[in-house]
Amino acid sequence: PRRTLAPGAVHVPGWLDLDRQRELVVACREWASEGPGIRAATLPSGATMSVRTVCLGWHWIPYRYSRTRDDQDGSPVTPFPGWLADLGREAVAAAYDTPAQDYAPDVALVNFYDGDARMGQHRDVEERSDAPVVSLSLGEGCVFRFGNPESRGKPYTDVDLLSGDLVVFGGPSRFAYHGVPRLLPDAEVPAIGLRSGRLNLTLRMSGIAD
Ligand code: MD5
Ligand code: FE
Repeated sequence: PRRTLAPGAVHVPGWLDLDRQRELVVACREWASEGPGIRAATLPSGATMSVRTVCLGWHWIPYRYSRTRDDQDGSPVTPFPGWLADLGREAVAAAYDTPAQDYAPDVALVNFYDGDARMGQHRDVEERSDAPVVSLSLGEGCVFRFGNPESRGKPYTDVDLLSGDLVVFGGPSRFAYHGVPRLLPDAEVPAIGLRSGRLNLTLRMSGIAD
């Protein structure tokens, strides 16, 4: 089943079967333990994010991309694997029901939420591309707040995202405000090897030449 949230924004509940969810959890665990490990980014205000993030392909620091982990030990970012680009193409094709050979994601942000972790309303504008963002959710459910391109406030729509769900944000929805106000700790979680918390992978095209 596919559900259009807004033009260009398509939610496919349960798109990842349990085997693929388990494989992604294993991969995320490996990425999170490489080099200096997963980290809570520090905002320019000095505040620390409650979400912890590990990056592939390009390292995201509020609010820019680098090939090196400039806010950690300066080491090179983990490469973006070819199989993950294949998964991204498959995801865009499934959401839009049309082939997506041109979709070539080169950056992934893997976000880990636990406890009271949340993400305030923001827009993803560091990429120099208007290609869609692919979002894959694993583990505990969350409330995802899908807003509008104009402001942090209303109108917005709250959508529950559960383990295995795919959302593709493209077209007029690519630069909409969005956030994760809270986890849904009481929703049922399948046995995919994640003890607690929520993982979200976003695949993006950086649009950076290099
Ligand atoms: C998450 N992550 O659930 C979300 C999923 C982030 C982030 O917000 O920046 O890491 S990505 C949702 C997204 C991406 C691009 C556009 C829109 C939503 N949108 O227009 O709503 O951890
Ligand atoms: Fe975002």
